[in-house]
Parts: sequence; structure tokens; C-alpha cells
Amino acid sequence: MTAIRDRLLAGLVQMYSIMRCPADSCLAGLPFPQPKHSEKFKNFRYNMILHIDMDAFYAAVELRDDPGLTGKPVVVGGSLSGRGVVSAASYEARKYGIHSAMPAAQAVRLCPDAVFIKPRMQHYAAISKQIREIFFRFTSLVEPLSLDEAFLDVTGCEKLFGDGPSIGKKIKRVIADELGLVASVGVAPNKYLAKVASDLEKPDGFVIVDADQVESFLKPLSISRVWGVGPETAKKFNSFGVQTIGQLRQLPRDTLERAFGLNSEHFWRLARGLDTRSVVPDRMAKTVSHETTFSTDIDNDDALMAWLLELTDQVGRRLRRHGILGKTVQIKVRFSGFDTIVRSRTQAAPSHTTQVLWETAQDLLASVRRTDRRSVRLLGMGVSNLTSNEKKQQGLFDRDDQAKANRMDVAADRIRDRFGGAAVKRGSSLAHEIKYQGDPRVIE
Ligand code: TTP
Ligand code: MG
Ligand code: MG
Repeated sequence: MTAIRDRLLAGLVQMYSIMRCPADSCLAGLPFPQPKHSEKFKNFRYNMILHIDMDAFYAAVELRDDPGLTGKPVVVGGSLSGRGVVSAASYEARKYGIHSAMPAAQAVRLCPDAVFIKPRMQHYAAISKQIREIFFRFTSLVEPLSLDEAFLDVTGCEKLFGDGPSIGKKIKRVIADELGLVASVGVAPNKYLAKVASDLEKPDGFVIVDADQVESFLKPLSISRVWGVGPETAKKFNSFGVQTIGQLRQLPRDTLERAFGLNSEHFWRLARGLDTRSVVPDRMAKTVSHETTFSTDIDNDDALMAWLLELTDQVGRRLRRHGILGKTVQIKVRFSGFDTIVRSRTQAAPSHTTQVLWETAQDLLASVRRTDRRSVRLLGMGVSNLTSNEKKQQGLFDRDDQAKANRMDVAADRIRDRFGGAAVKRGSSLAHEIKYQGDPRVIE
């Protein structure tokens, strides 16, 4: 019995590991990697998130490209005549108090010797692309936040590249060697902690937050390190005697609720280093969609609905695999004459449950068919307005029927992960499969 239970468990763990890995990752299908972490780093078994941010990005690029600037205070944006604002300040310029978003006139007053350079946006964008390409060598789960920073989920990539800190170090080195630029890196069990970590020891920072040490890591930090705490909120916290995250943790929950209302939950969680958002790769950040072109145009409503259900299920499955929820459902209908229409509706709450997405998609198609009876050449279904907040997901399953629908999805996904996409089909899409054999062509 024990042996069977252990094998079942191992199977589940392996399945989990494969599902956590990007679908197109070179790791999919490999045996579950055995943890090789040092003692200090033992809690990184499931979540290894990196946040990488370039140091003084625009200014660093200008310094790299013109060795004559070495050691000088460099300001990108604005001009010596005092017009405009500072986009980036080199660390040399920051010694004078110059920083991004400062009026150039003030920067000139602070450091009359500063070298002002006109921004070369296309150049920075091209370098940003090179940086991203380096990230993609290690994982396809890259979520860019701006030209100079990104989150990377490297969970489950130990087998090829080592644990989170090793990957962070490698990336830092490759960026320095190949691009001549310096990145600061934070390695942590979630996005919030990784972002705080990457900023902590800039420039040339490298900070690891072990899952065991979250409390001691956060405790001494200023509350301004909590996302959403700007100068006004910080003042309000100060009025409660709260200057540090450690002190915020001490604040009774009801006091927090009375003072900050809806935001109190967010502050309470971040003060404890809790953040369940997934890294959402850029190409998925906009829309997850599937579409199919029929070998023969279809005018039968039931057949169209069956295809739509099939497409919705594929989209739902991809959302679930990546831990993403979508709020806006859209359908695309291309008629025989190539006329194409898109209809969308934003739901009250985001979802990745096939049943929930299907109710909206079905409604949209029904309303199209009420006014347009032309036969259809292509049908597409997509979900946008994506979020990875798992807290919202819990609210969604308050209703029993939705909880059940979600359990069914999870079970079906598992079977399809093991036996292939065709292993489980929903009843109404199956009915039309024999009649309409056109391959569902999956287009992202
Ligand atoms: P940041 O990463 O915020 O700043 P930085 O890279 O210059 O410096 P560091 O990360 O080491 O603190 O922004 C990245 C680039 O975005 C920055 O080089 C210039 C541009 N930028 C602006 O144009 N305006 C701004 O207000 C900010 C903050 C950045
Ligand atoms: Mg930066
Ligand atoms: Mg940045």
C-alpha cells in the first residue's frame, strides 16, 4: 500500500513540476528535478522568482557607448539650459542629489558640471531586446515591466541551470560580459519580495530572500517599500507610529482596516511577504486565444456552438496552466466573404473556469447569430484583461456550481496532460467532431 501511495505521490509531484514549467520549456517531460539547494536555500523547491533591473539604464548605456564620459556625472534627458526633465541619472550624478523626473533646471543647479545627453529611445529599446533575449535563454516565463526590468520565474529549472541564485548570478554575468552593462538582481519566493530585493543594494545589487527569512528580511525595511505606500500613505502610517514593515506587522488588523479600508488586506499580506501573483509572460499579458479555420464554411448554429466550446476549453486550459485569470471574453467570427467581426464582454470577475468563460462566449455568439446568418469560415475565442491574482480566484468559487466546474476542469486538465489533448472532450463538442473534421488550428 505504502509503495503504491508513494508512487502516486511521486507521479503527482512530477506532474506538478511539468505543469509549473513553461509549456515550451526544454524541461517539459523531464523527471522531477531533485533539489540541490544549499542548506541556506532549501526552501526554493517550488518558487524561484527573479526580479532584474538595470542600473541607471539610459545613463549606463551612454557611458558604455562613450568611454570619454567615464567618471563624469551623466544625465539623460533635459538640457544644460535647464529645459525638460531628467530621465536617468548616472550614479555619479546621483551623488549630487540628481534623480529621474527632476526638472533639469534643478539638476543644473545641483551639479553645473553634469553632462546632459539627449535620450536615444530606439537605441535603449534595442538593448532592452538584447537583455530580454538573455533572459529567454534561461526561462520562457519572463514578464517585462519596462525597458530595463523584468520578473523571471525559474521554478523547476534547477536541472539545467542550477537554483535561483545561480541563475541570477549567471544572468548578471552574461549581461555584463555580452552587453557591458550592470544589472541588479533579487531572488525570492515571490514577485513582491524579489522586486524589493533587487532594489535594496543598487547599484550592482544581488540580494537573496530565503523563504525561511522573510520576516527578518522585511522587518527593518521602511514602509515605503510596501507596494502602494506613497508619501501620503506613509504619513498616515507614521501617525500610527509605524515607520517600518516590522511595526506595520504589529498593527492590529482592525486598526488597519479602519484606517485603510479596502487596502488593508493588501498591506497586511505584503507586510508578511505574502504575494501569490504568477509571472505572466509578455506574449500572454494581452490575450490568450485560440481560433480555427473550417475546411468547409459552417452555417449550423449548433456546430458553431460546439466549436466555440472546444476553443473556450482550450483557452481555459492554457489560462489554468499558467495560473492566470481573464476578465474580458471575446469571440472572433470571420464570414465566408472574409468580413470579420469581434465581440467582447467584460465579466464581473476574472475567471479561468471553462464553464464561466463559456457562458459569456456562448451569449456573444448567440447575439451575433441573431442578426447575421452568413456561414462562418473562421471562429476564434480569446480572453484578455488578464490577472494572476489568486485571491480573486477564491472569491469566484464561492458558488457551489463554480467550485464544481473548476474541479472538473482540474481533473480534465490532469488527464489531458497525461494522455494528450484529445483524451477528454466535452459532450457537446464531441457530438460535432465526427461531422466537422477540420483541424482546430491553434493560432496565438
Ligand atoms: P529605473 O529602473 O527606474 O531607473 P534607472 O535604471 O535609471 O536606475 P536604477 O534602476 O539603477 O535606480 O528606470 C529605467 C529607465 O527608465 C531609466 O534609465 C530612464 C527611464 N525613466 C524615465 O524616463 N523617467 C523616470 O521617471 C524614470 C523613473 C525612469
Ligand atoms: Mg533600472
Ligand atoms: Mg526599472
